[in-house]
Amino acid sequence: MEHLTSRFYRDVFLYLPINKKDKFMIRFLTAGESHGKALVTIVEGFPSNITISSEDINHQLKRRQSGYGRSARMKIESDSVQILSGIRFGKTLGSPISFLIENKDWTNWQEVLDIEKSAGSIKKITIPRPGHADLVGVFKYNFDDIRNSIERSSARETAARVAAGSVARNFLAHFGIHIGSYVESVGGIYSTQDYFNQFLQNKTSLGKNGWDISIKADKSVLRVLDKSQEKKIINKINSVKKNGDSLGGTFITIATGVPVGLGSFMHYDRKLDADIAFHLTSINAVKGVEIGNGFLSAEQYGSQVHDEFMNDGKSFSRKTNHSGGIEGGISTGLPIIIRAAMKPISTLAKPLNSIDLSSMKKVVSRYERSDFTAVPSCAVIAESMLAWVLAKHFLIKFGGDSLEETTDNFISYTKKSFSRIRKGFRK
Ligand code: EPS
Repeated sequence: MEHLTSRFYRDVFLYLPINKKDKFMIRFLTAGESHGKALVTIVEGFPSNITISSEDINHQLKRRQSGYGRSARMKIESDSVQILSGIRFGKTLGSPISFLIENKDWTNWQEVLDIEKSAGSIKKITIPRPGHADLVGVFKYNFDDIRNSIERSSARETAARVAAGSVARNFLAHFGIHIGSYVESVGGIYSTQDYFNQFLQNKTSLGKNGWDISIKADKSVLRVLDKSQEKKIINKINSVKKNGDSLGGTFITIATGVPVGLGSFMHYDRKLDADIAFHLTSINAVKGVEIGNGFLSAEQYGSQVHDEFMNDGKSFSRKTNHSGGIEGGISTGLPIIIRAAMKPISTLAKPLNSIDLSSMKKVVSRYERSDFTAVPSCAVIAESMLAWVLAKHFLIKFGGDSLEETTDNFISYTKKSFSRIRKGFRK
């Protein structure tokens, strides 16, 4: 009896903690204030032997910084990564990878953000901006200076995420998975060409590789695919600058080459679509995420929405991709298509009404240097977040401590499992 009990404990304690799904979970942490000395990222859990260079990361950082309508801050910063650990001779070691990105603007903020001295004559910020994290931060963290809310809630932090996403991108590229994005609209100005619908119909002329879409989008200062749309948006941003207002917009993020089988319907927190929605809404100012034809599908008949199956003898696919590449929380093998909405920037040069927390009197809100719109940057950050989620689910499925081991597992799955299914149940 005693023997059986101890065997039970051995089984439970030995096998549960090394559950495959937890062992291969990647994670990252970021640290840093918007105007502090630097941003720091720690990335953990990737296998060894993934090729990565500071040039790869800097390219993504530069893409995140660009876009018409950004603040004067972008003229101060030119983000560049310092790799501190986890990479040797251009390849991951399997150990924690750490990155540092300096804030050049810090030299102008050293006194305001001093780490050890007391506030002294530094003026506290007492007027919260509607829509920003200013007021909720004061309530939640018991701050008496809104500066403390502003610093960490700033979207500056997303530079650190893009660095983490670069590792995920390089890892995925090894398996032919490529991620891209474009801006669909800014301030309600859309292209007359419905590129999004072309993706849903599985009939896009924009290329089979997600990254090609980004290459096209990166040629535009707004990351749009249509020149006439770009002109209209620039005019609108210019008028917004004059009027002291701001704009939001929508953007599309796409991943191609994703194999069937990432994610799971076995439990709510293993669903790929749920995880994507979480990661995208975690981006500052993102207020909505649609997978595939999302909200439109609620208005249509089932016969219009669901993607019919096709088998041409070689491959098993779907006629359309309204589902955005995910059914039952699992990737279908078609491109993952995500549309997301970013609200307008909260800081307005012509401010809304607010309350001064030092007097509790009604005042107009305060203005602090900010962007007029940042939708192009947001789309680049979304690419990083999508890369991250896909790398996570890829490793949950295929595991591996080295890239070679992950590759063996992946090949075995695609060759053996797929050919079994392709033959049909009876053969
Ligand atoms: C941001 C306000 C602006 C943006 C910033 C995000 O910064 P500042 O207050 O220094 O002008 O430029 O974004 C970045 C610095 C960046 O690198 O993206 C905010 O309030 O969220």
